[in-house]
Amino acid sequence: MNHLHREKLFSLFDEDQQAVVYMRGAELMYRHNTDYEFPFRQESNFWYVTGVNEPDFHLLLDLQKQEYHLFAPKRDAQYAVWHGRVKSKEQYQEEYNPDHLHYDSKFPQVLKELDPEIIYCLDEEQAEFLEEFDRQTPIDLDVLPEAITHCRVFKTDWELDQMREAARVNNIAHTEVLKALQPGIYEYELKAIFNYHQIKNGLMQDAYNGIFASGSNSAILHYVENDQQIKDGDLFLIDAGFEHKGYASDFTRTYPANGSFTADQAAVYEAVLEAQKQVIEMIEPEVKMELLHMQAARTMMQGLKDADIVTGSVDDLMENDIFALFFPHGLGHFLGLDTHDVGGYPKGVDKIERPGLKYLRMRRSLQPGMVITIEPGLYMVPALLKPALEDVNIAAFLNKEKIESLYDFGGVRIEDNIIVTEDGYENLTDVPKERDEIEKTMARK
Ligand SMILES: [Mn+2]
Repeated sequence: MNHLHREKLFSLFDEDQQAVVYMRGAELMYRHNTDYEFPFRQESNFWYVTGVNEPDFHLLLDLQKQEYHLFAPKRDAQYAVWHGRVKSKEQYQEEYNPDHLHYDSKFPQVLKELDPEIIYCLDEEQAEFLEEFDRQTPIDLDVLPEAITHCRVFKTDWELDQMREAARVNNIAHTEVLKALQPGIYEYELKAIFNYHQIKNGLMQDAYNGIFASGSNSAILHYVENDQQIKDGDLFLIDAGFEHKGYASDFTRTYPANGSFTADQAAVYEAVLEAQKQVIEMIEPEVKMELLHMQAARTMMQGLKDADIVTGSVDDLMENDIFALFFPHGLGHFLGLDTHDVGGYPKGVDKIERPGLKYLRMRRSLQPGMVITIEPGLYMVPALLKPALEDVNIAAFLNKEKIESLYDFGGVRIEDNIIVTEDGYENLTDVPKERDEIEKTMARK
């Protein structure tokens, strides 16, 4: 299927120019100065263009002839001893189907024969490698990253199918964790159950470090220790996903550990859920992500007001950035070969320097074929709230007593994965999120 990606990339370049693209795949990585190998994960752009999932490959794309030269490493007998079968040139050819397959010792010669006027490269490091062989030809580092990013933002039908499969398995794994959740269990036991169901379904690689957070840990945005015992009355937040053929899944759910929400938990949860469902309904082509972000923030402020955690009009709460105290991250991001996928800020679009908006990872209007996450959240972070309560201007909007009683509350985040379609959206996430549905699923054991 990667030939479709190459065709898409070729179509963005001028055929009249005698130019080439150079790209280099990932190498094996080791733990510090040992021979402990990290699991191999191909660099996402190289994977996108080639589908080669092994280390030490390079490529040249002849943009004039639209031909694909793949350079394979020549492995020796020692490699076979440690890593298994050494593939022949014919096997590489059959598996990856380039127009021309070479061993990498031929690289300088092929580059010379192509004799480009300009070489498009992804980054400084790859350019430096190239300069070992060719010091004359100008190297451009702007055009290729932009072109590949453009390709990756708009998913093909095949890519969407891979993402549907990643999500299908993630739905199973998340639901199994929900069924297993109970007071007394350790966060890592739930991680084990989650990983078991992913791997059992053939997904081997997590898309990011999973978060399995109970109690106040659930307010830590990148909590990874996952080593605490879950207590009766805690909230439990799971943010985890694996990748299928390199394509990520990224869901978050928040549950009451003992199977029923307290009044405060229910109030905060409903504020987040209402915001999430509302902005998902708004998804269609041309809608801007920052608009959805602000709408979600407004709805959550209304919810916190109803819960007597903040006071004042929603307009004032928004204008004074009070929402950023409780919602300190972006509403969502692109999803694809990387969990925080490329393309959120195309050239000329800058971050908005405003508390509560500057962490938004994408700012552009939605278009069919994009895949995004929608993940509003509300958190009680004493490190933010204590100084806020000391500031008279901010404290005027805060119910001090209530907030101080919630320092161990943690946080609530609800995250679904969404494909933007011609007439709206397709939601890939199917894990209980309505309160009664959660309570029912947990009661069934
Ligand atoms: Mn996410």
